[in-house]
Amino acid sequence: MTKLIIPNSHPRAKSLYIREKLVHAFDVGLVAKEGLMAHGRGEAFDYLIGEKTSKTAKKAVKAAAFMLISAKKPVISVNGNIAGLCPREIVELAKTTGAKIEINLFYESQKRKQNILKVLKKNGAKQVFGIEKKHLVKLSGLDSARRMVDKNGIYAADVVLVPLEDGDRTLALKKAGKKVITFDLNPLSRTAQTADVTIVDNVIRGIREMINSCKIMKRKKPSKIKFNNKKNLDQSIIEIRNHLTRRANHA
Ligand code: PTJ
Repeated sequence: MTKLIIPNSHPRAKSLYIREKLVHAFDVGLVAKEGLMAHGRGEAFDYLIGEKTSKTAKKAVKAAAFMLISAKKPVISVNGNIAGLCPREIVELAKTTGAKIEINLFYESQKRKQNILKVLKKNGAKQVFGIEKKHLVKLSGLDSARRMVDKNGIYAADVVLVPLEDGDRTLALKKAGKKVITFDLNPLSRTAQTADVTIVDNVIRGIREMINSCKIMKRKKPSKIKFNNKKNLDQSIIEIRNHLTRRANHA
């Protein structure tokens, strides 16, 4: 259906297919209405970064992969947008790193949680946290629905991957002593600025890069990786500026 509407020859076909993927995920009850808008914001930043994985994003991916495979209790937090965009990759990343998967929604909905659970299982997830009400405990310093986390999942984790996040939880997780990794196309967002490792890239591209990086590091793990998130974020803002300058010079 979508293929017929969006011809392959369309100059922005790739971006439009991703948009359709999200719209479909909304139609089948995975994504919140607000998730569609969040995606639009992401698209705008993707345009500004040139819709490719930058050098700084690759550097952050390596730091994140190292952190994930070195973690004792890593957890990948899944929201509606992630479940809609890359459920297969989430499960593959979890299997590669030994991370647990936990569903954690901002716009809380039991129905959506069940739909996300189904899609994760369909893609090979064996166990998914964040579902059983009796296992949910409160993460302090947070008022949104995201405060309820699984005592055996995020609550006990040492490293949490929170793709496409809102800023408050990143801060609360950090205050709880956890290391936080995020994918965020907006290098200026509070999440991007607060996390330990921020990958400024479209999660659809970056997550493949991350799976590959984890696989390589599992075979031969470096003794350490030098990474400074603040410097890397500053560099990604410079990359956007450089990209815009090149575009302006060609205009
Ligand atoms: O499913 P729920 O209820 O948990 O809700 C999920 C959303 C995403 C709606 C919720 O977490 C939210 O409102 O997020 P924000 O505060 O809008 O932040 C989302 C961030 O992700 C923004 O900074 C966007 O630029 C960024 N973003 C959007 N799409 C992508 C992205 N970053 C990476 N890859 C994308 N595809």
